[in-house]
Amino acid sequence: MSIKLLLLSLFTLAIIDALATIPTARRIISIEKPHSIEDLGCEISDAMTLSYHPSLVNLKKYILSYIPLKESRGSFSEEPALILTIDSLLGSEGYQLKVSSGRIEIIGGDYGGVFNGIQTFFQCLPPKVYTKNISLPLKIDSCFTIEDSPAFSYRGVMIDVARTWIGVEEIKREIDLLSYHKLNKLHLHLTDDEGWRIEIKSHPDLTSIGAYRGGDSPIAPVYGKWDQKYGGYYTQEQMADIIEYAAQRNIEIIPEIDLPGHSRNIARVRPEILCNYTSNTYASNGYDERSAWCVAKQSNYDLLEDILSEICTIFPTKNIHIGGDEVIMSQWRRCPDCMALIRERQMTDTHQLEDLFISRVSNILKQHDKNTSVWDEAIIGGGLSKETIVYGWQSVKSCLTSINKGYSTVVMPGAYFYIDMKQGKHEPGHNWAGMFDTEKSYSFNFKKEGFTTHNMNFVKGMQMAFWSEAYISNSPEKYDYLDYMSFPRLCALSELSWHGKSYDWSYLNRKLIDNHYDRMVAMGIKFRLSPPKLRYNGGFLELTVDDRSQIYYTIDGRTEPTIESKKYNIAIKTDKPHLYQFRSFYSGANSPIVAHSSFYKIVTPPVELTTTMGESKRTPYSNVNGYKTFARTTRAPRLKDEILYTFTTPLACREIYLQTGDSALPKAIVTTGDVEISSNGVDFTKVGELDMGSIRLYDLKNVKAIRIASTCNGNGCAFVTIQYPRIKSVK
Ligand code: TNX
Repeated sequence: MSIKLLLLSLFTLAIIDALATIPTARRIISIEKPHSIEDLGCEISDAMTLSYHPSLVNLKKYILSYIPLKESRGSFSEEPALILTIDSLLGSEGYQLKVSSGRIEIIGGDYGGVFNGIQTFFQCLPPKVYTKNISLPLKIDSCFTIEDSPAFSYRGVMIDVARTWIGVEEIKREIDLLSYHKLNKLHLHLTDDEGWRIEIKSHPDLTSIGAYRGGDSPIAPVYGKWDQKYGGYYTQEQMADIIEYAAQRNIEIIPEIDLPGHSRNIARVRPEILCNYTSNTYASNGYDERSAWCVAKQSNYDLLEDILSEICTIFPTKNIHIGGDEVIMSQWRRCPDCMALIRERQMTDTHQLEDLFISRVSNILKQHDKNTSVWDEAIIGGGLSKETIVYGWQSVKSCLTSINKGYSTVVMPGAYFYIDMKQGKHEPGHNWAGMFDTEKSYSFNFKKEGFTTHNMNFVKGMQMAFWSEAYISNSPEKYDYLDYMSFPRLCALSELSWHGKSYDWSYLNRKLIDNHYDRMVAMGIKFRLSPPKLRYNGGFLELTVDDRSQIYYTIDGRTEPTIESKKYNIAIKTDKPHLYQFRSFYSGANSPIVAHSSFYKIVTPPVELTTTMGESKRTPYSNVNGYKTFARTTRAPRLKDEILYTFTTPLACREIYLQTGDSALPKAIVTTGDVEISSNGVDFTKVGELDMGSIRLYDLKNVKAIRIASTCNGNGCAFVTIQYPRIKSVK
């Protein structure tokens, strides 16, 4: 390979979507031979004009908002020029990017193709282009032509705006970020048990009541934010604006109204949608299992006709998602009307009731010329039309089942694609579907997972999902948590869904670090860096990174490192590795905390848990006493209820972490409470207050008992969950 060709292939490494062309260079279809060294490459100067096909006027505006070019006076033959055109032979979303000296052409198979070409063009420029503050002249160092097109027509991200309200400006920012990565679908999970986020003009109470919870709202929150009324919704005008903004960026918005389960919120506003039996659960308390629409009530379909006809008008997409996941079917079994329907239609189980419900809703959508999408458990009953699009989330197997039944399937198994999952053991997020970082997401391999060539015909595309129950506990007003959970995992999705397959992780990782980190910084993303590698050897703590990040650390065993902390330069000699915490930083991005295993080591001194809220038989106090798992009470906390931990031997420790609620979520917590300690088990002194159900206490000595005294009335749930105490020894 000549030096020039070598340089060129290194250069193309900077193009995230051309990545897979290495090592085959398949899509670089021609390389201009430079006549002289001077015209190697292309200068983008003040003199360059922008010409465009009239159908691309929005993309002209788009480019001009990033690069201060002059608009052409109408001729395509001017030079130097940047030219946007269409050639349908390139196919949907396909493009050619031709860079020659004095001329850059972006030719798309359609609007989306030109948009994708523009993104590759941006990737040829300094990262600063994403700040919308770049000045001319700019230089692209080689002349080349790239031709490329996506493997899948569906490359999506789902964002749950129901659990955590995410407003118009934040969503537009997400749209920008997804579009830079050539992702083309944003699936908005608009309703769930915790919120209704889209205005329905014929039923304004769905949002005037259902979009808010906590405070004086009749809807109690399940997750965090108890004291203040919290929430929001998109008006139809705002949604039209979002849809337009997204469409300009080649992103289609797919709305989801989650039915017939996950409907506790609308059931608070319209209790008549529920099944016909008297609730013996906790209707006044926010959380109960009454969350599904009754299948037998005609009035339900009338209400849904009202709602969905507006949804169909607001959203231009053909693809309306109506949920279908996690229906608590015991409700239908308790409902005389649903049971009568089962008998009348000679059904064998409640899944067929779900089929009936979904088919009726599908018919409503069909009348509005729309197609139905559902989550994968909705196909269990076996009666859904084959036109239904299935979103396979439960597992790879459930995706394959859907495909084998002949459904066009969006592949998004939680174990690779649920970005609300933790990325490392001591990081935030859920873990029910697994724990994975960008490398694991990127390792998803259709062939290895058993998808045959025939199966691949039914793969509509791929999607990642951000469920937001845990977000609420992480300052939803800030983007950082969403950024941290999303990037660079979404980069892996971008690569996978564009190319339809993955290459070596070390290859993508290098590309990310060498080229894409700086782009993400310029995009304003506070992404997750890979954790520094830590070794403790011969009394030295030694850290290494390979991504230009800087490491900072603390030595008190409790304070999280920031860029104000001590900077790590050289291996640290210490016999107390358990007190050190490290974290790397790179222009606003940061790694998880890294510490020696001894930092996480906990001790398990004999403890006895009691509460005034009753002991659940299935999850008894002994789970906590044995440091095995969590315990549950039989009811929610009231004022002055107590949780008491009594230690057999008075406790001395460096740190104790007491947590009520789920391990990943502030759900089923003691909402507010005083925390008191006692050296004799009789006299207590207040040492702090719960924050989102939890507290960390430091440097305790001679503690016989710790008491949590509730200062709240209710927690939006039917019980309190109590995790076992995490205690770190004195040393
Ligand atoms: C399962 S995925 C759910 C969501 C939760 C998510 C949390 C799906 C269709 N249902 O309701 O938010 O797990 O990870």
